[in-house]
Amino acid sequence: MSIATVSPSSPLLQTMDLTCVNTIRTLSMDGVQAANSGHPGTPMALAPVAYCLWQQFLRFDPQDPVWPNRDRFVLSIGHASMLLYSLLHLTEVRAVSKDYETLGEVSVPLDAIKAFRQLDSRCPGHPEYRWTSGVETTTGPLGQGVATSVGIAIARQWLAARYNRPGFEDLFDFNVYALCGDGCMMEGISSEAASLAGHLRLSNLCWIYDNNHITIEGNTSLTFTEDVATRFIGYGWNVTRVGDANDLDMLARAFRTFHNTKDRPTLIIVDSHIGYGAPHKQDTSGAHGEPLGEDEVRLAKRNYGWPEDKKFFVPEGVYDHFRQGIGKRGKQLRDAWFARIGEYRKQYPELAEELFRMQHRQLPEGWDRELPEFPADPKGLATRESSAKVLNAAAKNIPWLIGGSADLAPSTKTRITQESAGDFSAENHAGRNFHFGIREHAMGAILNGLSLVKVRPFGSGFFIFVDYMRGSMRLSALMELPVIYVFTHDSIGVGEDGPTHQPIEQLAHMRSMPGLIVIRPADANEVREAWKVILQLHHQPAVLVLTRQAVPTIDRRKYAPASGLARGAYILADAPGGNPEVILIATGSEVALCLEAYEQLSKEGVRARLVSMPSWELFDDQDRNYRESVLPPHVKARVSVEEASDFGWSKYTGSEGHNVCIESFGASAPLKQLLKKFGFSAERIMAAAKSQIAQQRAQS
Ligand SMILES: Cc1ncc(C[n+]2csc(CCOP(=O)(O)OP(=O)(O)O)c2C)c(N)n1
Ligand SMILES: [Mg+2]
Repeated sequence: MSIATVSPSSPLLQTMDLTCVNTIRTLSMDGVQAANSGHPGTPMALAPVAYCLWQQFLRFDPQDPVWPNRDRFVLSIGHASMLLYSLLHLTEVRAVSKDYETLGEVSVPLDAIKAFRQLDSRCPGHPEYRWTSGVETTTGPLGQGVATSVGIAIARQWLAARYNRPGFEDLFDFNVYALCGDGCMMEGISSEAASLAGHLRLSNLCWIYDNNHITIEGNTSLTFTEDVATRFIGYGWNVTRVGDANDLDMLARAFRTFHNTKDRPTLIIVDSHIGYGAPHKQDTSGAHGEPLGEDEVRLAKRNYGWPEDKKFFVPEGVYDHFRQGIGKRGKQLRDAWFARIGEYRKQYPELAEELFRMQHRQLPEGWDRELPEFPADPKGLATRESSAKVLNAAAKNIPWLIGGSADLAPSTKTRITQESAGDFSAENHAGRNFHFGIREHAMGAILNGLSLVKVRPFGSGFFIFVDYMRGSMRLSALMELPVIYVFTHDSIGVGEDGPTHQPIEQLAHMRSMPGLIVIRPADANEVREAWKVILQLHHQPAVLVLTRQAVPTIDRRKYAPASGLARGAYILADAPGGNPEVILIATGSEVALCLEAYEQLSKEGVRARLVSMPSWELFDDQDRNYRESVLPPHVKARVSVEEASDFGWSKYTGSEGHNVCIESFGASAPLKQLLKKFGFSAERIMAAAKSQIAQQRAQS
């Protein structure tokens, strides 16, 4: 029977199911009211959906919320965070340390709910991974959660294909549930992700769509009249409906339909009433994003048959009811899994060791033993080419290094070529090469999902298209996930493709993002060192920015070793006695150009230093002594050279320095013509250096 159709006096209201549902509702309402900020309506509406899923189906042990084979629950409607916090609280999910150790205390105590949206509360405005145990991924930007859930589902398929063995078919068999709303459905990223999920026939993936017809501006009739069911059928999903979000039986049936669907993902469309039970706000956008108000809270509680004046009230028996449901089931499943992994370790010690390392974000022994050294070569090779060699050498020894491209692998050179690597597809879940299709934004979110399950993912594309995926990349950084982004075609060096394909402001853009490591290596050996640094990152995403065109492989017997890359910037070539009168600073393909200028300046008796600066972030992380040894404060004559916007460069060149840069969009022409047009020549750099020296002399 539907809860909605039950009158408040009905004995059914006394059932524990309903008491639990209403506890979720009222905690959510009270949390928002106390904060005087937040989104009460959707948690009130979806409490029965979440309750049914968690209490009856979710294979999740609140005592061990990082158990690797747990089902994942993604709250893609991050604004409804109180729904998740209420669940985490009522199921008594335990806190986990940064080293993945389960701590004794609960993740979300009642006091945290009372302090919803206050500084340092475990209940921030939107759910944050790494901050609140039990939150599987950070959500808030609509669409990201559902797209990430596709990555999580893919990761499970990949793990199952590689690690499940006869007798251990259930080592990895977890399901992924994502709760989404009209906003998630409208965002383009969900279409990209759903299309790929359907194509890959991810049968372990279930999206639950809260079809409440309400968004912030009002009814969805304003903006959203497509037939979602037909759309998802078109994507190759199984689509089922629940006509009433309060109907626990119908919900349970829908979840069972999902379990029984073995050949495609499932979408459950649930009709719900936002602000359910609030007499003046139900079914209005007024229930979406502001507190109900004290009076409305009281009236809603009256409708639920709840004590009107009690706040943050958890009736007797509620915690125990959850312990007997999700708690008991989850613990049994979790304990059984760990018993079996013990067996597995005996039979498959190498695979078990791989899993252990992967789950702890460690690398295999000897992972870097085959990374190539590149001999000096004036003609050299494109950094995308050297990257291909390094990536493949690393991939040989890191079996869970997997990834692909948004349809540009032949250009980005990110294919893992060893024959055993294969392609990930609906038929081959063991493949290590992924084809994301032309879906950059979803690719970013899927990489996040893969990384959340702790495989080591990389994704690639043209650097210009970071613009299409920045939303997901920002979440990699915010979640501190070591996702690897490989971007090629990094500058006007692209040539004929023209300004639509020539990054200008993208480097500045990426460098401005907290927690993201950006590396633009100068030559093949810097590429090797860059991969070395990146693969050892635990909590930072990295962006590797590579050329399409060949760059010389610098003679490291003559100039400083490429290992300097690890410190972000290093003196590649110096003035006699280490006493420069001018410093040239360059990244990527411009380093070779500066080397030419440096040699010429030296011949002319100008005391120049050349600093290769592949990574601002790595350099900024060095101690002051090192930084000042590379860029001595008293040497104010400085020239930076980068085929991009100069935005931010004055941090290193100072207010009096000179930046050889590009202040407009690029142009379509052969590279030689472009270099001339935009003034990237040794002569111009030399002239800038001399002018800097003259300027400093004039001032002293
Ligand atoms: C990418 C993105 N754009 C805009 C927002 C701001 N925003 C938060 S909730 C919301 C409306 C969402 O409507 P719906 O998904 O139907 O949620 P409901 O109101 O039904 O809970 C918007 C526009 C956001 N969080 N993310
Ligand atoms: Mg809605």
